[in-house]
Amino acid sequence: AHPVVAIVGATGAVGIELIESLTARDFPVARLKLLASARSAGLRLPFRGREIVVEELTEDSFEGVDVAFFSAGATISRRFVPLAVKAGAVVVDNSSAFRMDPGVPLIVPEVNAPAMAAHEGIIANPNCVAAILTVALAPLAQAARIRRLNVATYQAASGAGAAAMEELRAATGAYLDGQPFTPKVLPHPYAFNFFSHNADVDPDTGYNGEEDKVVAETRRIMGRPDLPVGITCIRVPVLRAHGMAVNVEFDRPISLEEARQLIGVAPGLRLVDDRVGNHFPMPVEATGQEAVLVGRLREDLGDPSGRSLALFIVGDQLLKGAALNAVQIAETLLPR
Ligand code: A2P
Ligand code: 11C
Repeated sequence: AHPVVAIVGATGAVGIELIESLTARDFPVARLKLLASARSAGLRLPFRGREIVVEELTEDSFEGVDVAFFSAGATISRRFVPLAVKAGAVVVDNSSAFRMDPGVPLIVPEVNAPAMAAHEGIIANPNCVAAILTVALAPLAQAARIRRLNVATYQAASGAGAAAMEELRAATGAYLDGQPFTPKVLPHPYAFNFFSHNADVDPDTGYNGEEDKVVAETRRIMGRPDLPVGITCIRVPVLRAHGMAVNVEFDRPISLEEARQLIGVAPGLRLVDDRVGNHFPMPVEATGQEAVLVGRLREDLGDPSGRSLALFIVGDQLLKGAALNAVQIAETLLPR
């Protein structure tokens, strides 16, 4: 029989994409339960030609549920994920609540699917930067050992939720109309601007919470707990695709031809590396795409040893960065 599926946070930016991804991936669903806050109870959302009424999330929401996707933030996950597991569901959790819990696998299926076998009812879906970065690096990391990484991100509004996407639209409209606009969701003016990621900054290290998560999760997904990772996370005025400029040092030189070949055949990636046409990964082309775009492959001239590459990666934050990866995790749970 097909599984009964629940989505917690169904009305959010990721929740809506989860509903879409279930259909896009032809995920078998006997019944779909859509859960959100009391504010959304009664709202109707389309799924496979029907409308499903959103229900308020309560402690009894998980009776009879086989697979539960959570995307309503870490506080909701901490409280309700254990209840879902107790009711017999397997949970794919998109929050940061359990990602570093040793008993909870943190999975990007193309990178570390075998680690899923050890799950005890919860599988964590990574931070969007960590997911997009590790899927793009996977074919290179299989060919040569990575010694060190440097990453600068260009992160879209969607990572801060549906309200931040709306704020980007509204702030841009106000700017073009010459009207004042006071940001409410993000801490700084968003129209024609960019700023350091809005996560809290550690006053001692200067790194923000997003940067800390990307480093810890990248290490965990790649199975490299000591990998040196330098990172700077920036919020840019893009709706829903994250970019990252990456410099990566290997233990041996990898030629550009070899890198292009590896990326060109790797699952989940599309090589976009047209030097003649000056055509490289862009948010407008990554948006709505399952594949993560990888290109701008160059020798990293900052490393005279010749063992480093520079590249640019763009992936849909709501798809590979969230909903798609979660559905791919759930696919590996299905009986073959
Ligand atoms: P709601 O729309 O009812 O507030 P986003 O990441 O786009 O901000 O979405 C957050 C998601 O988490 C939404 O679906 C939101 O539902 C849901 N959510 C927020 N708070 C709660 C809550 N207390 N109980 C259940 N769902 C919640
Ligand atoms: C952002 N990556 O773009 C964040 C959002 O770890 O799930 C998701 C935070 C997380 O702001």
